[in-house]
Amino acid sequence: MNKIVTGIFVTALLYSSITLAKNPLDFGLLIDGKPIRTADPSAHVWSDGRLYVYTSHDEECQHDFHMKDWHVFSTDDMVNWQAHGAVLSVAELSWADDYAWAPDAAYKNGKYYFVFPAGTGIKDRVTPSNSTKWMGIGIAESDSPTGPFKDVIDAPLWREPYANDPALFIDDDGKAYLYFHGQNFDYYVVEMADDMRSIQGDFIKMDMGGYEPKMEGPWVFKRDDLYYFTMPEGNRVLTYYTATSPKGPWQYRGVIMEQEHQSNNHHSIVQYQGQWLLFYHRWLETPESSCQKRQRHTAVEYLYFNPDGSIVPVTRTEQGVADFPNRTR
Ligand code: FUB
Repeated sequence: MNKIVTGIFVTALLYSSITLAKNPLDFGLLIDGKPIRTADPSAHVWSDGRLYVYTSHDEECQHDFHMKDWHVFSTDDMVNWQAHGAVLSVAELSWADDYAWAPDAAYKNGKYYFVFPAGTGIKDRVTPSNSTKWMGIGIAESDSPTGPFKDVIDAPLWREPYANDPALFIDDDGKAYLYFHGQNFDYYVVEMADDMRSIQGDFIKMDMGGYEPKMEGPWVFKRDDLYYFTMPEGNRVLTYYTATSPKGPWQYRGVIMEQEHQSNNHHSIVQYQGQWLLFYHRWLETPESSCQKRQRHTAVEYLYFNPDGSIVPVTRTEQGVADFPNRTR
């Protein structure tokens, strides 16, 4: 009898684990009884062997991306997630009170860094000349990957030029590069000072090899000595470039993931336990919600490379990486 009960319990546990691993990811965090709406996932593997996903947080039924804090979740098997709560909120900043948009994180000099766009003012979409919206990039520090992160410089890294959607890439030699998109949705890179509290050198508008991408959310990673610059082109289609240096010049290589609906996408790419993973967000119907509209949720798929280093285009699945534990065992 005990064996039967144990068997049922184990089967139920396995079933729930597999269910949880499906897309969108269930981070196990409810806010006002509804699953937290997350977007702009930025995934990293730190030295404790866990994978951490830093996300922005859509308020339930929010209007026009007025967002207030950022969250982090972690896992060691891509199935069971731990929610660590908000790592930072605009209420803790002296220089911004809104637009807690797509963040990233890095580890350097024994500290964890959380880099984030935030801003203030109003965007008037009907009469743009009435807009007062301003956005900048901040950097906060912690001894722990889950925070709390503190804005120790108590200011954005710079005020001009306009900057949004930062991505931090630490190269093998320890140099830190900050990528972002600027005023005309062009992509820039700037080096970080060694203490990660300021930038050094010039803003470089990158040479994209003649095919000029526009929009948001850059992400850079390195594989086999090749640098990959990836972004949601036109805000929707994930595409990529490669280069032999972190500042380019870049060469366009193609599409990673096509667009879905007329909606933005934002992603990150990381290798974990031998598998390459593409994190992204999906706009999904939320019938349980009062606004009954599509809201954003984090999802993940496997990513594969061809022998020449090109990326095999990825399709969205419901299954996601539910079989991850079987692959990596
Ligand atoms: O989440 C707010 C904004 O929407 C992000 O900064 C963009 O990348 C887009 O995902």
